[in-house]
Amino acid sequence: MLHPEALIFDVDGTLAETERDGHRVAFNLAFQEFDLPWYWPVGLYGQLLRVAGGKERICHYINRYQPAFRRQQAVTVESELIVALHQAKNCHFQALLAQQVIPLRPGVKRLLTEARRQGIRLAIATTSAKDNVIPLLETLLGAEAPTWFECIAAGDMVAAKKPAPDIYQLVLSAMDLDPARCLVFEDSQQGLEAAIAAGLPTVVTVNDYTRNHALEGAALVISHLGEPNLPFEVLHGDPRHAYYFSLELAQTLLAQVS
Ligand code: XBP
Ligand code: MG
Repeated sequence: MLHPEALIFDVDGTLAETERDGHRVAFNLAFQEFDLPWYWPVGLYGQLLRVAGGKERICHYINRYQPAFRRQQAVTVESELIVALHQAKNCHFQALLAQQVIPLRPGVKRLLTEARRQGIRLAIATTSAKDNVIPLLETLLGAEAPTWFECIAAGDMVAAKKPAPDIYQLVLSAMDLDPARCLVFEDSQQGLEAAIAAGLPTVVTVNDYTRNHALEGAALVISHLGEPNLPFEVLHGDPRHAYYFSLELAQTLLAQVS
């Protein structure tokens, strides 16, 4: 069986638990900073997450939940207010990262280390801004970690965000990859749809926000990548006898889907 040609990782919710205690908190701090009487509780944020991209999410929130504000001021992702709010949110997010309140998900460091040892190429495909991704990698995986990834495709590098396949297509063409020989790691429905639309076999590691997503078409749906002493829970698919995600399981899954 052949090793995968590359492993491609989503960031938010996949590499790290960034959303509930990271981006959500940072959005709320930015609203406060701008004297806006808006607050995103944990439950509402789960619904807002259906819209990928921070600027897109704020616009969606105004259009859907703040009709009075919208009547005064029409907004797009290019509006001065939205760009400024998003920048402020990212500063708060980076401060939260530095405070170490955002943990890496189980098995991530182990799998990245194993892949690097075997010479498997690595990439990132995320909706999040690159300004958030680099400090996240440095804080959670070490100062050298951004160099582990041959391609970091992020945020506004493409016009259409997930569930559009564009960010994955960018990685495939930048690295000249055969999609059928790669494996993607995602945590959400939008991410899964984006990867599938780019022809990429995908493993989903769910979290509290995405556990109930439909996730049809995933090669495997599990609770997290697991560790030898922390088995994953299987929600969909057949990991054979594996109870944590290894390169051997990656090979098995690719052989199953090809
Ligand atoms: C991540 C997102 C992002 C983050 C915030 O989606 O939806 O919007 O919540 O990122 P995915 P920015 O994990 O599917 O890439 O504010 O930097 O856009
Ligand atoms: Mg995600």
